[in-house]
Amino acid sequence: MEIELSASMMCANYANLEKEVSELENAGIDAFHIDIMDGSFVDNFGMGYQDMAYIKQKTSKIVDAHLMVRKPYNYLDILFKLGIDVIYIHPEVDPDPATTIDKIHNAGAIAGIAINPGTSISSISELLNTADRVLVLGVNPGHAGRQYQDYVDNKIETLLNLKSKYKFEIFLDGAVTPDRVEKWSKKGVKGYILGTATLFKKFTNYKEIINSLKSNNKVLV
Ligand code: S6P
Ligand code: MG
Repeated sequence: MEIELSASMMCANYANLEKEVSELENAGIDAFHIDIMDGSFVDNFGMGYQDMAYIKQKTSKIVDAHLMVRKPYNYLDILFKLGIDVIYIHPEVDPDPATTIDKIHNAGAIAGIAINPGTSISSISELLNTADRVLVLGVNPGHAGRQYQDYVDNKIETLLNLKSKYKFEIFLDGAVTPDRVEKWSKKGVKGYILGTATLFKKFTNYKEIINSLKSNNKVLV
């Protein structure tokens, strides 16, 4: 299975965002991941409209937005205007996530549901009928460099058993190490959001890291 690697741009070197985008593209990254936060659902502020607009304009690769915000439907129009390709919402903080997913589909974008470590599969099971992707958070959301929650492994296994029936792909976000890419890609997890645990560990050698993850997923760091 061809895996999809997305760079978590919150972890990139902001001193030279243009260089970061072009180096990552040249290195073979598949997508750019933008974390949007509201300082309420999570205790942080991520990236903003200008960052998204800038990255979207600099790349022809997929740009995905991870909305760690309450009432995510309030933010959709601005994302549609920018042509964001994939939009992840947290159903925990959306009173009607199915309608939000419909709205994303009607705008021609890919709809994903993001689930925190503490969110159970049973609480989102109906949404699996309609979402294209499930973004499994391996860490509690809001910050880079957080500790992986081992109990999330069970949830990934459960989702792997459901993905053919409901036709969705699984993506992992948070503490995605080379070991985890190797382990889960063998089992059928499609996508990986790479932050400080892999891609931005040393701010260098993007090509080497991406090649290694894509070829045989050898442990690098
Ligand atoms: C976390 C956020 C992520 C982080 C990513 C950073 O709330 O959704 O996308 O940017 O987790 O990766 P790492 O490897 O530092 O955990
Ligand atoms: Mg994220």
